[in-house]
Amino acid sequence: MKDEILRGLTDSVVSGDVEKCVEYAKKALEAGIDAYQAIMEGCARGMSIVSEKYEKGEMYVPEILCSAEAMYAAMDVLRPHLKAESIGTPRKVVLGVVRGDIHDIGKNLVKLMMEAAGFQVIDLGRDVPNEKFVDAAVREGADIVGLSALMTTSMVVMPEVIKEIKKRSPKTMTMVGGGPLSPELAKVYGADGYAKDASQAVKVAKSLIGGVA
Ligand code: B1M
Repeated sequence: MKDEILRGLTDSVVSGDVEKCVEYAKKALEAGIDAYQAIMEGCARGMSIVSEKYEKGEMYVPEILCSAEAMYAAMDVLRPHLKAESIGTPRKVVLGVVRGDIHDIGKNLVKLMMEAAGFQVIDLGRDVPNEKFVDAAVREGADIVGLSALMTTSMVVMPEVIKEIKKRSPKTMTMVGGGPLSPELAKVYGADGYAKDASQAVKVAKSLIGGVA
C-alpha cells in the first residue's frame, strides 16, 4: 500500500499529472505516510527520473515543466504536514541560484527540506547578482549562504561570491550544490560544504552550524 502510493506520486510527477499528484499526496497523508518521506521518495524521485529521461532524449523541456508543476502541487498538500524539527535557536540560511542561471526547481526542493528541518530560509530566488548574496548575508547575519547552480557556465561565479562573503561576513558558512558541482569543486571554490541533493543539504547545513549531521 505504502509503496504503491509512493510509486503513484513518482509516476504522476513523471507524467506531469497535477490532479493525480495531488490525489496521491492526499492518499499518502491518509495512509499515515510521513510527509517528508512522501516528498523525498515520491516527488523528488520523480524529478530525478525526469532529469535522467531528459538526458536520454526521452523527455523534452515542456514536459519537464509540467512535471515540476505537478511536484509543486503535491508539495503544497504535503508542506503543512512536515514535522517541524527544532534546531534550538532558529538559524538563518540565505539561499539562491547564482547569476545567469534560472534553474530553480532543485533550489526550491532544498528550501522546503531546510524549512522542514527548522532553518529560517531567506530565498533570494534565481539569477541572483553576486552582491545580493553578500548584502543579504551581512544584513541578515546569516549562519549559512547556500548557492545553487545547474550550469557549468554559471557555477564559475561561485568562488567570487564565496570570497566576498568570507571578507564581509567572516562568520557565515557557505555551501554549494547543483548538477555540475562536486565535493572536489566545492573545495576548490572555497565553500565550507557541498551537498548532492536536498536531503543531504539539510545534513550538511546542520553539520556546518555544529548540529547533528
Ligand atoms: Co536547462 N539545462 N537550460 N532548463 N535544464 C540543464 C541544467 C542542462 C544540464 C541540460 C543539458 O543540456 N544536458 C544544461 C546545462 C549544461 C551546462 O552545464 N552548461 C541546460 C541548459 C544548457 C539550459 C539553457 C542554456 C538552454 C537554452 O536556452 N539553450 C537554458 C538556460 C537558462 C538560464 O539558466 N539562463 C535552460 C533553460 C531551462 C528551462 C527554463 C527550460 C528549465 C528550468 C526551469 C526551472 O528551473 N524553473 C530547464 C530544465 C528543467 C533543465 C533540466 C532538464 C532539469 C533540471 C531540473 O530541474 N532537475 C537540466 C538537465 C538535468 O539536470 N539533467 C537542464 C530536477 C531537480 C530536482 O534537480 O536541479 O539537479 P536539480 O537539483 C537537485 C540537486 O542538484 C541538488 O538538490 C536538488 C534536489 O535534490 N541541489 C542542491 C541543487 N541546488 C542545490 C544547492 C545546495 C545543495 C544541493 O546547497 C546550497
